[in-house]
Amino acid sequence: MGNEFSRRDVIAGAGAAATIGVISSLIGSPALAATGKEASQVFTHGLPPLPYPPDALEPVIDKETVSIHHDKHFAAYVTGLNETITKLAKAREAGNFDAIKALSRDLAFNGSGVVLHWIYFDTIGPKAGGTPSGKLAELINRDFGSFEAFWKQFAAASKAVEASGWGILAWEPFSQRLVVMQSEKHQDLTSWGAMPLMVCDVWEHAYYLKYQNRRPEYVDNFGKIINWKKVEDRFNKFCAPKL
Ligand code: MN3
Repeated sequence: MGNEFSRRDVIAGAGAAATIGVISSLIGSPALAATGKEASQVFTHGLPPLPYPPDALEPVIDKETVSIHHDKHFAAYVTGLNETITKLAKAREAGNFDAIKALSRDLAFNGSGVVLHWIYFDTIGPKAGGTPSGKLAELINRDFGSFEAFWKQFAAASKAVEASGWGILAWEPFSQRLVVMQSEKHQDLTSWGAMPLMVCDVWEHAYYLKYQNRRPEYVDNFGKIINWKKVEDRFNKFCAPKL
């Protein structure tokens, strides 16, 4: 990632009391480094500064668009994520999850917004363009056939996103492959950038024969058969090397 964006910038942007979490993991910095407090601490995030002047992308993207996009839209996601994280901490403290649907949705909407906008603004820049090189070029050739074929797929996917959304080139850790994806609504309860470690299938096919409409009972019992050693192994394999 760009040199302009350092952990110090994140902390500075967030204010003295702020710590780092989602963004820090993207830039490979330890999430607890800023304060060294307990893991139960509420993490908040700062708005990553624009890594270039707002008019640096002219004529492709105009100064006003960049300014509003970064200073208003991106900033709103950061604020929203911090508010949601704080509300979730309060809910855990109170043991009251009455608002969990709305909070989970807000977490996905704002968390994805923060991650995707950070990557967006950090990906483009002045004096850029051309084609990738090195390992990335090698992997694009391996997984898409050629850079041209990749770009055609990426551009087609991005153009075909219905209404609001994103075209995304992503790394799939499980398969060790590059993939192109569309995100039509990033708030669809997925936090882009998050790696699944443990999942509970709540489609009816996973429990209906035994539990019928009693999903809560199934979920409670599911909790008794989780192999946490496997979860830990997955965490160590895909996530821990970056900590
Ligand atoms: Mn945007």
